[in-house]
Amino acid sequence: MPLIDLRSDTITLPTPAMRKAMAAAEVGDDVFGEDPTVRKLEELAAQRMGKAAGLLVTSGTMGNLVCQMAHCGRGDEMILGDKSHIFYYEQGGSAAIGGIHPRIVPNQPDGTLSPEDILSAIRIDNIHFPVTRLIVLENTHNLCSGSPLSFSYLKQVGTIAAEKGLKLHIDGARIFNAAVALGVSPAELAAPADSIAFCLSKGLAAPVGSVVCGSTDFIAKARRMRKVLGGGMRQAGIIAAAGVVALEKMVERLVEDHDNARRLAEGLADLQGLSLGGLEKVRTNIIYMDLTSDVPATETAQKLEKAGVRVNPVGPHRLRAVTHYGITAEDVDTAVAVFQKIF
Ligand code: TLP
Repeated sequence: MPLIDLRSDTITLPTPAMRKAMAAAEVGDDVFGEDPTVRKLEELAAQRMGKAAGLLVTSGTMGNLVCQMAHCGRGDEMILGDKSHIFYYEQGGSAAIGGIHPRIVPNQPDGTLSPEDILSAIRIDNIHFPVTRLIVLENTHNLCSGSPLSFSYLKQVGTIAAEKGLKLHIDGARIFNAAVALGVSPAELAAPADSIAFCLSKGLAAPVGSVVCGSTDFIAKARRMRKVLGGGMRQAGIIAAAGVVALEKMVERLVEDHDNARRLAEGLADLQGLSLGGLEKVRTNIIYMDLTSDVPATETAQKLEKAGVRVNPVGPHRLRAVTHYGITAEDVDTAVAVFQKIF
């Protein structure tokens, strides 16, 4: 039996249409601005996000860093959640590479930062303090159960940012999952933000790449930051061609991943020794499971893998499962049967 791999939606493989488009892509040197397929992807991405311009980058991590560096100078401060991907999973690149000081406020279980916490974290003008420049939100919120952040919440934070003269960046690695789950356009969710970075290589199944979107001036700055980070790519149209297919063909089907996540959560909900903390948490394609015994998550993950299901141990007693393009409803039923054997 082939392994049912639920570790992440990053493991999705390019579709046959992507491979065909990649093979046929018209390319040029993108550092000279001469790759027509990269331009096409950047224009399409900007249009989907309702922004003036886009920039292809190698990864979500690079997209976030390029945006932080374009918004902030060295020593400036940004406000972000204690469970944000940027703070948790990006090697502290904001500080290590960008010289940006992170001001952490608690993420609420639904992935939001409370407006009160944001307001009280904004620095006043004082010679002792760094200067606050940026607020960062994440949509969907990976570590907070893949929660989608609503337009009304984003607008509220956007208003705070505008009133206080700050910029708002959205780590929208899974913004299309949020849009599909909320039944709104990604442009609506991106509207309150000055910049957004989204991934082509997660649920949208492209092999490589993320796109940063914002105003024309902002993208010009971001392009310089990408270059200094070594992210200027030459005949990148080969990659961009798959990205175009991702945007045109792979968005609507994300609802299947959400349905499958729900199906998986329902199948696991009553198992002894495992707690999902409530089915209502599962709104997109990410499920977290807490082990209620002292058995380490790594050991449980190994047992599950031997029985045919791969999940991600993300804490001493915590597992994560993510549904994606490579997972069918049948796979979910098989995975549930495997869990039932182990638990
Ligand atoms: N997330 C990966 C791991 O890094 C944890 C995953 O498997 O979920 N923002 C968010 C919200 C992300 O979840 C990720 C990747 C990124 C940014 C970074 O994207 P990449 O991996 O392309 O650098």
